[in-house]
Amino acid sequence: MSQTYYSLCFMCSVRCPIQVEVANGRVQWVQGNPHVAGIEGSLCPKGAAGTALLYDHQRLHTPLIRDGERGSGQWRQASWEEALDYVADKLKKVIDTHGGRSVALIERTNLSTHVSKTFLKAIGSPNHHTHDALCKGSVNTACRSLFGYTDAQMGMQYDKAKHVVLYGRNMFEAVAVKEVRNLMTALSNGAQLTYIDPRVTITATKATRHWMIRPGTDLALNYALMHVILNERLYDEAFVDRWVSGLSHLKEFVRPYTPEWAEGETGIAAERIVKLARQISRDKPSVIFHFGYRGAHHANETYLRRSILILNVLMGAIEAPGGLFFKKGPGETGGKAARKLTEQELPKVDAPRADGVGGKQLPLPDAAHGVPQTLIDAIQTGEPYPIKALIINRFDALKSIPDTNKTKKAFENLDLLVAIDVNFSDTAWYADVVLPESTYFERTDCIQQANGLKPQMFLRRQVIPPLHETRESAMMLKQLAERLGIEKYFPYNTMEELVAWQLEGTGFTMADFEAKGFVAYAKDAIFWDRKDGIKFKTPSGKIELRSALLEDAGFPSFPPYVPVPKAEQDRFRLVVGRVAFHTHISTQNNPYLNELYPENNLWIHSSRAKALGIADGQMVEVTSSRGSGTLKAYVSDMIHPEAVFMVHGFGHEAREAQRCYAKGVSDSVLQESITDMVGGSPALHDTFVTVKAAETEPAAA
Ligand SMILES: Nc1nc2c(c(=O)[nH]1)N[C@H]1C(S)=C(S)[C@@H](COP(=O)(O)OP(=O)(O)OC[C@H]3O[C@@H](n4cnc5c(=O)[nH]c(N)nc54)[C@H](O)[C@@H]3O)O[C@H]1N2
Ligand SMILES: Nc1nc2c(c(=O)[nH]1)N[C@H]1C(S)=C(S)[C@@H](COP(=O)(O)OP(=O)(O)OC[C@H]3O[C@@H](n4cnc5c(=O)[nH]c(N)nc54)[C@H](O)[C@@H]3O)O[C@H]1N2
Ligand code: SF4
Ligand SMILES: [Mo]
Repeated sequence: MSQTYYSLCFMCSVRCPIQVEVANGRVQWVQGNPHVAGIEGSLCPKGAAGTALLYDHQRLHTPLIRDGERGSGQWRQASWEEALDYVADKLKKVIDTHGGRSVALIERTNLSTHVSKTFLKAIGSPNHHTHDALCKGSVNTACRSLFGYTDAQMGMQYDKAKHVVLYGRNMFEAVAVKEVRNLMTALSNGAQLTYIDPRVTITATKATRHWMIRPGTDLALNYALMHVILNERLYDEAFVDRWVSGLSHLKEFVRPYTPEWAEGETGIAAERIVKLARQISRDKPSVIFHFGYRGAHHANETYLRRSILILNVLMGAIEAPGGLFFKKGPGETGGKAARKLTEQELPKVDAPRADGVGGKQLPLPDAAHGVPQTLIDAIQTGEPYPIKALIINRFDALKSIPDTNKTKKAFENLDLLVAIDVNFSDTAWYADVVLPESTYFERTDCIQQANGLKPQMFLRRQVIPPLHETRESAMMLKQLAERLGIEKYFPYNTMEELVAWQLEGTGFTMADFEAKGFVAYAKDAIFWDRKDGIKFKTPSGKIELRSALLEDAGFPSFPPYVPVPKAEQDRFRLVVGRVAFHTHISTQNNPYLNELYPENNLWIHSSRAKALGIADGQMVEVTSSRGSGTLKAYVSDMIHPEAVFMVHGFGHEAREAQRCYAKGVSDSVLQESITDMVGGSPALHDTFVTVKAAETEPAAA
């Protein structure tokens, strides 16, 4: 007998709703949840490879305690009692000697993040971090500087858009299923797609126009677009007059940034820039300049993201169908959101953050996420105070923070490094204790409060019991809390009890999720009234082009354009990105996905390759100031000559991840750790490399 369940995918963090068929205790089939608009049965390749993770004999099966040098791969299997006692004892020692603030935690934002935030507060530590600053810290700050909302509180209505501009937002490869399907709907309805990337990606091949921009110069392009839009009064005057402050300042600022000037910076012809400004303004306000995730990634990133957002503002594409919107929560419908453990009365934490967020150096990055790369500095230097224990959950610090060798060195100062994972990540391989989490098929998770045009709640639910000695991270933290005497903040004994606690007062129960996997608070899309009803959270209640947030912290709203550092003659700018077959650093060992895309290669322009005597498919050595690696060259005209490109996430060091061990190169080994001190993002594309033919083939793994 087959049983159908609705749940949430977790092959990446997008959390697409899924339908799972289980028969004879085995997961037989997974597809997108057909009841969810925009999903309708679809999954991406990684989602379809979920069962390969579940049944992979190379994933983590039991708790492990290190039995040799860090990184030696010598382990002893431990019972849960033993492993949790071990971690709790070490934590107690750190807390007794250095105080609770010396314990830090980094995780990929997930549905149980409120549990780990509670854990840290309860022991008196301010040092909770999420991956978010590494992903879009500066996007978050840019959004707050203009609207008072974070990027996570904003969305884009692709399906109704008439023109979408993507700055390296490679939507057809760096996939979120619903987004890409909604974009396809818009394209089939005749929308235009302008794609800007120094590389020809799959998205470029679907676009109305692709501009191979000089890497790192998108800001110049945007200032020129604004110049034309303001000069020719192409903007949405009614919207701008009602909601925007600081327009005259912007006009003055962009005056020198003509399309002709931008052509010199970007390599994009001035008349094409003028044409785009005129064309897109005809479709306003149903247009989207995607504020993005990655694309150009430099120390001035906050200003690039602001420039993209401001283009939307000038088009009036805010709270407009086919434009940007602010996500609506249950409160908009008179409903109540699921509770979080952080809403309890918790001890007040006085210690400043070790990563500097909220202090003089980094006043603006969002303290809800922190800045993981400056936490590494704190661990290394012991300043402002020692960090002695680090718990890493669903995150791989050695691969996802630039400059792996620096991170490893910093870790020498830790008395305890714990990894909670499903796989042998490089961080797990380097840890003192590895705590294996149950996969998303084997566990119930906390409620997903999905705010948006129509607020909803989703539930990830267990569809089969754990196949091995694994648990949920929220249970691990609760069991550690018991050992540390702080269990009163964790009022549950099972995940089902925790979910029931969350749902109290919402009017919904777990049973309500069975029919379709979600519950909805509203039937129709909610837009605020563009005349009077938009609730901007800035001090002035308007969109602040001149930003109080920035200027009060001592940063200008419009610093004069300074080109990003240039690649010298024999050097290349290293740019990185995703591929449709893999999630960042976590799926390279998945049996199906490994077969489809086993290693990364180095994209290099044919003219540069020729000058260096490099042929397509040849092994090349890439070297930066931080490290080097050897991988295959992909020689092509599909990349700008100033850059080389590699897919992020390869070059794994954990030997037990046997399929991907030592395949390809890790970008983090090469990248310098440079931070946008306004927004908090790492400047991942500010590293320069040299490339030469490799002298010898690398040893077989
Ligand atoms: N398959 C898959 N999908 C994913 C993910 C995944 O790991 N795998 N991860 C998800 C997450 S967390 C994220 S953040 C998103 C990332 O989504 P994207 O930001 O769309 O993804 P990337 O592949 O990082 O895209 C970077 C692109 O920017 C280009 N680029 C480099 N330099 C410049 C420049 O100076 N200007 C411009 N305009 N472009 C430049 C690169 O050539 C590359 O194509 O993807 C999400 N979706
Ligand atoms: N050098 C460099 N650094 C980067 C980036 C880059 O392009 N280059 N990209 C940045 C971006 S956009 C992002 S979003 C981050 C992502 O950074 P990470 O969060 O580190 O990357 P992921 O691949 O999402 O997965 C992290 C870990 O989660 C584990 N995992 C998977 N499922 C589960 C689960 O159910 N439970 C637990 N406990 N663990 C699980 C995986 O095995 C993996 O070890 O990296 C950022 N850092
Ligand atoms: S984008 Fe793919 S991997 Fe990510 S949640 Fe959706 S189906 Fe799963
Ligand atoms: Mo990301």
